[in-house]
Parts: sequence; C-alpha cells; structure tokens
Amino acid sequence: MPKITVYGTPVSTYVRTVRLLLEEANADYDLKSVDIFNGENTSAEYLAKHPFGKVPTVEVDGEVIYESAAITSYLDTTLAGGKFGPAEPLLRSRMHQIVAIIDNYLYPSAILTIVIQRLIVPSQGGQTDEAAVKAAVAPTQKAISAIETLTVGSPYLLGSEVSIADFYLIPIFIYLSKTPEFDRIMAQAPKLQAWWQTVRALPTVKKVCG
Ligand SMILES: N[C@@H](CCC(=O)N[C@@H](CS)C(=O)NCC(=O)O)C(=O)O
Repeated sequence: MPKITVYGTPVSTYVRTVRLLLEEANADYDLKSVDIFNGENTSAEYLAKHPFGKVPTVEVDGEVIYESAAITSYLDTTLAGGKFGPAEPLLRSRMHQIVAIIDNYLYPSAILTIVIQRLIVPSQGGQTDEAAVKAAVAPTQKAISAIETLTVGSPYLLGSEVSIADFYLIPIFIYLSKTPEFDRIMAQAPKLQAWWQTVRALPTVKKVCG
C-alpha cells in the first residue's frame, strides 16, 4: 500500500473531493491540517508543496501532487483500477465536462459567493452582501442546469457507478443545501434533486462531510 498524506482544511470542498475518493477506495491515508482560515496555506513550508497555496495537496510515497483533477485521476488509476471514471469515451468526457463546469462556473458563484456570504461571513460576525448573493443566483442556476443536462442521475451522475464527478459535486451541495437560495437554484433540476437524496446518505459522505 502506498503511503498517502492529504494536506488541507477538512471543511474544504476540494479536500473533501479527494477524501471521498480515498474513502470509497478504502485506502489508508493521513490527513494533515493546513488551515486556510489562518493563512497556513501561504506559509513557505506549504508553498514549497503547492506554489499557488490552495488545498488540497497530496503526497504519495514522497511524490507531491496538487490540483484536485490531477490528484483524483492519479488515485483512481493507482488505487481503484480506474473504477471512478467511466471507460466509455462519451461518458468519460461527460465526467470531465461536469468537473470543468464545477471548477470554472459553479464553484465561483455557489461557494465563493453564496456559501461564503450566507454561511461564513455571518459566522465571523460580518453581514451578508445581499447584492452579491442575488447576483450569484443566476450563474449558479446556469451551472446547475448544465450539469442537469449532462447527468444520467440514476442513481449517480454518470449512471450506476459512483465517479469523480460525484466526488466533486457532493461537497458543494453539502454547503449550498444549507442556504436559503438552494430550493430556487434546484427548482428546474429534478435529476439532481433525486441524485442529492441518494448521495447525501452514503456512509462515506457522512464520514467525510458530516
Ligand atoms: N484548482 C484547485 C482549487 C482548490 C481550491 O480552490 N481550494 C480552496 C479551498 S476549497 C482553497 O485552497 N482556498 C484557499 C485560498 O484560496 O486561499 C484544485 O483543483 O485543487
């Protein structure tokens, strides 16, 4: 078994993406906290592993890998025989499309704006920027609607097997579902509504995101 260390803040969505894969693969790994809320991710020691100062970074037998797409692809191949990515080419491209939509369009509006403004800012004594939240609803709906179009949604995003696409979307839904905007954002996404009811009950989701 390789020696695996995940560096990151446990509440980070991307850290949770990588951990969901590791847990579903039944892999042994250590989680070493790098706290993005106190700037630990910008320490010289951490920047030596990840020059952009984001979490997660993973070390596998001394090899450092950063960027969640690279990490999940490597761990899927080496630990799980590729079972978290469909072999069929079109379905595989759907998985990459969903991941790219999450990285480029969903995460910025859903997490960096709605979730941070609704959940993090008030928890730190600040006031939600209502205008920013309002402006972020349409782009979030657009990203959700694009994923709704691409998903099979029964029971997982790409069909009968859980995949890296699920590991990316679950941690975002964990937070987005706690905001008052969630029902409106999800109103036109029946496949994702059903998917969410299934995946939120997975034991690995409870363990990593509970
Ligand atoms: N492209 C990166 C994104 C990772 C990312 O944005 N992580 C967030 C936490 S969920 C982070 O490190 N934020 C700290 C910061 O931006 O300073 C990946 O795929 O791993």
